[in-house]
Amino acid sequence: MAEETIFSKIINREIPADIVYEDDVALAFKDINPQAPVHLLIIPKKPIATVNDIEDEDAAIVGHLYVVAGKLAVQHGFAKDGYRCVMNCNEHGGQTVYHIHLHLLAGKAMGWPPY
Ligand code: DGP
Repeated sequence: MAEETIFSKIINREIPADIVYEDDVALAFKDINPQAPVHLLIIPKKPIATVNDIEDEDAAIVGHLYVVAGKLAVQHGFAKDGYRCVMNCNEHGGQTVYHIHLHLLAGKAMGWPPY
């Protein structure tokens, strides 16, 4: 298990967040520092530190994050226009919070490459 992070505190309602979705496995909330008109973070309730720490037994959990992303895209009306899902890993990936999270970015055309 990963160490507790700020995201554990959001899951446990110890600090506030603008939560847009919750089920038994996952939580989604607005990023505090949005990089697009819509910027949501979808996290597992299980505290997995990085992509490197995802085990075979976590496959359904991680897959579920993408299922939630697709549902949120429909609910928020940007499924057809499109959006980006990103999970950063460690320093070169730009990860700052060590509890895996799927960034869901939408509301404008994204650039590529992402640097
Ligand atoms: P990353 O750099 O990929 O680890 O993304 C971490 C994201 O988490 C970053 O976009 C900012 C966001 N973030 C950090 N602290 C908080 C917080 O306390 N609340 C919310 N809503 N988002 C946070």
